[in-house]
Amino acid sequence: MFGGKKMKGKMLIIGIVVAGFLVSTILPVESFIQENYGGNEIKTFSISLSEPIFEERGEYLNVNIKETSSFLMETGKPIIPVITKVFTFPAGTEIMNVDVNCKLKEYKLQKKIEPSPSPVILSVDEKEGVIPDVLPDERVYNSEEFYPSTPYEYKIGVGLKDEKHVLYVNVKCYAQYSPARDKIYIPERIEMKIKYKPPEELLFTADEYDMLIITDEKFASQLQPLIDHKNSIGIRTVLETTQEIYSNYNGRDEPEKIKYAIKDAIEKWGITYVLLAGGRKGQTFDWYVPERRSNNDADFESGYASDLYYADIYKYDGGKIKFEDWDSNGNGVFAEFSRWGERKDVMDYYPDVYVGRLPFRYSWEVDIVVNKIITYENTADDSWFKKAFVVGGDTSPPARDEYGNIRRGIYEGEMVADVVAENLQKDGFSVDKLYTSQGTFSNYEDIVNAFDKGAGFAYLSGHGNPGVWGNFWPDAETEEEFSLGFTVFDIWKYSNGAKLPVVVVGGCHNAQFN
Ligand SMILES: [Ca+2]
Ligand SMILES: [Ca+2]
Ligand SMILES: [Ca+2]
Repeated sequence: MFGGKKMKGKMLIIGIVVAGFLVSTILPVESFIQENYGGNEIKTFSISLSEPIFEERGEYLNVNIKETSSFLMETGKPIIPVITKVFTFPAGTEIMNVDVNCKLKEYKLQKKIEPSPSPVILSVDEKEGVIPDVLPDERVYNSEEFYPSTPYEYKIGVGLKDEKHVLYVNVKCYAQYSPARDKIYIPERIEMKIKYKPPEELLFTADEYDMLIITDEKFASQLQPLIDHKNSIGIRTVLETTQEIYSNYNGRDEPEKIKYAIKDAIEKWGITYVLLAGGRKGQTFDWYVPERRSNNDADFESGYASDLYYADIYKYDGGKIKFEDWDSNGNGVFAEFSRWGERKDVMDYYPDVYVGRLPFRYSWEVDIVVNKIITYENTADDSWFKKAFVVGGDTSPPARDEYGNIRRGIYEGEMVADVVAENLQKDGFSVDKLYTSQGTFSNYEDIVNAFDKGAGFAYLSGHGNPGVWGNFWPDAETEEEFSLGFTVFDIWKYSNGAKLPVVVVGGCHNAQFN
């Protein structure tokens, strides 16, 4: 970035970023201009793109651009490169206009652009006839119409960035393909111009508390030591009970009342963190702090708990920030997606607060958890925190081979764990790998030992349900060739004291607190 010179009543800030100093005939140049004309401002972003690369793939062509961040991939339809740019603006900004100008260059093609494959698991053999052939979608491939039909799309959302409330403007630009004419139009240069009105007054200025704890009155006094501790380390914390919330807030059901209480706490106190302290009541279907359940019209798993509901408080609608109720079609059914898409709630999804949950079912759990958190936050040190371990195996082995398709020698869980290990190492963690293929993960004792040694992070990639977790031996032929990492019956065997790791588990339903 450079520059910043003042003109009469008009400020001009220009920044230029040059990426890719080597190769290529055209340097991709990004430039960024911000202009202020009285009340309205204009942000202009432009980028010159590299020449596209066409690569032959059998009877098809693949098209790529160096600056592509992703591809538009709908099974059976052409694979199209996408250029994405994300802008942020202070909350309260009104977006007047988003104008995207794509200078397109026409390319005449000798072959068709390759169709998107359907998703497959890694170890399915790629030999012919094994992966179901993806048939090109004739409606698209026989048509002269552009695919996709528009050169760009944008979405405006409301969320947090570096603990500040912002508007996100996400712009996606596409190459456009006319299959029947064998022509593709690829952007050479894209100019995005966003005209906006900065907020007249700053929103979200309250600054009395940082964290809101929402719990049942039954747990409130037991949580007081946690509140005192958080206050002592500079996280100003306040508690509200669900009983208070239900009597003070309107809403169509209890989760919606809680959501309005969170909105209110953001606006009147400036909170950034929410702790939901409560789950089901014992082994019943009642709740201390309820879930919001999605409504997906599918035979299998037609709904699931999503605490993102309690984090996504705002959306952008008609130039204003509004309450995001997760019921955009207003029919009282929340987070809805019917099978053929005829009923669908469009949601913002950007979190506006950080939400966590301690899903207490019994009051005897509360003191233990509170003491552990306080001890952890007061005593954790790098002697054990900077250690981590990852656990994996052959997630998709021949034992799970319904159609005789699975290739040997590919241990998916370990491949994923390797990636996680690499990232942790980059951040200075020493990482132990417990893999079934290396004999370092053969039963629950390997996992117990790893936890007991102490680790800041643990990542497990495999198969699970709310009661167990594990993964297969390399190229396992039967369900019995499986290392059981833990079951709920082993939990008493763990004695890692106050060395509490952040645990990420890959496996169905392991975090199913409901
Ligand atoms: Ca709905
Ligand atoms: Ca949001
Ligand atoms: Ca495999």
